[in-house]
Amino acid sequence: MSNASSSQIAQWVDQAVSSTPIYDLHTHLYPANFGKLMLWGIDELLTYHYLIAETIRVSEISYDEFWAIPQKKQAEHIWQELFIERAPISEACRGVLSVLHRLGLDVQARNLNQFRQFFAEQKPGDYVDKVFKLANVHTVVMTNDALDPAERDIWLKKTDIDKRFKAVLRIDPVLVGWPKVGDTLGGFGYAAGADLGANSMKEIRRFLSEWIDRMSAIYVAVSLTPTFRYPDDSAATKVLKEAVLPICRERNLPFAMMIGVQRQVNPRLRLAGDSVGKADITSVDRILAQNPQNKFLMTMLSRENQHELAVTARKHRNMMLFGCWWFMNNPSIIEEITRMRMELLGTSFIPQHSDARILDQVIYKWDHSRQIIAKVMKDKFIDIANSGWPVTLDEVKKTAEGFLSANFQRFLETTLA
Ligand code: FIX
Ligand code: ZN
Repeated sequence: MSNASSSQIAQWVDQAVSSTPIYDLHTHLYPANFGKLMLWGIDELLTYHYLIAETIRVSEISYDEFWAIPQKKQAEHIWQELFIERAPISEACRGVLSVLHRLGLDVQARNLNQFRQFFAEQKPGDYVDKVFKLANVHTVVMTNDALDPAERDIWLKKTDIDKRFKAVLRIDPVLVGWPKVGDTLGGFGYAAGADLGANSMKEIRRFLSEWIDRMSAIYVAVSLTPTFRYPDDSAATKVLKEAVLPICRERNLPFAMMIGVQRQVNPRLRLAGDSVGKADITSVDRILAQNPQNKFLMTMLSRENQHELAVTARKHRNMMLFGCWWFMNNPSIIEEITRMRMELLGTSFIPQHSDARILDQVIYKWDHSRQIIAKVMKDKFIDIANSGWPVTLDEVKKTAEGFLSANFQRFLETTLA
């Protein structure tokens, strides 16, 4: 029997990648019954912090003027500046167009009010169904903050959670917010002082355990600056060693580390004011090597960290590399990184997550990334076919399922020997 042709393989890959439902392991989305926390629709899409950054740099408007106007007016200003006055060629602009196009709206009309009319007719609950179907996503993983009063109240009310939304306990301040976070935890009934003595550590572990249970969190997560060092004599190292890693190990939960964000380099841009920096890979090596029983999900923000991070993944089976995070989530970089990762790690990584903040965004974030993942997979399968390997449809399907859903699911379930 002759081997499959390149065009046959290409067709198999396109079919498999486009039809595989996605498990989106990192988003900032909320279900419909979380009220105002669920962001969706054209005005939210246009006031996405990526587009605010792109608008402020080309617009005459002052920061104060921009933040003083209502969101609807902000959206109109962004639409005018980035879509009407200029060609909307940035990835974030293209994303808005891809969403409108996939929803079947008349993008050619360039008519913001026409788009608004469509969204005004949608009901949040039904709209979640429509978007998940269009994006072919089966589950999204939230980013949940137990210290955020609005979200906290919802969890304390034992609100039913849509099964398609999984929770994650995000703990940035508990690692890097000392001493102030001690007061916050105290205010919520956890006597954890900045001394970080034995009693405080016990209280921090109680906070983590209670909220992991309350949310049925599937992993614990943190984002860290490029200056993150492990181990050192900081509160972060102490809380990691004595609270976070032991609790995660006990419960066989992965600890997700998202490293390389410089928070608020320009506070006047608010959420859009964060930036990137190259981080220290040796700290990543050490935390993985010194905690072999802990599972780690890892992603780094700087393009300059990507090769060493992929090599580090080859050295530590307790690390699952994931996603093209934030400033990396651009087609040229996604392709470069995904190709390198397939060459260094084969099928044992998770190429992407959406990081969607607005529900509709899962449509474009995954449409755009599926195309690139498929492109790289085609090249890699055709390469091995050219080396005489009998590529099969099952092999292609299994690889697509691994990249888009099963690798994450398996990593959640696995226990480290
Ligand atoms: O830390 C994070 O989870 C980041 O993804 C966010 O802080 C960031 O604002 C974002 O939306 C990136 O896409
Ligand atoms: Zn995020």
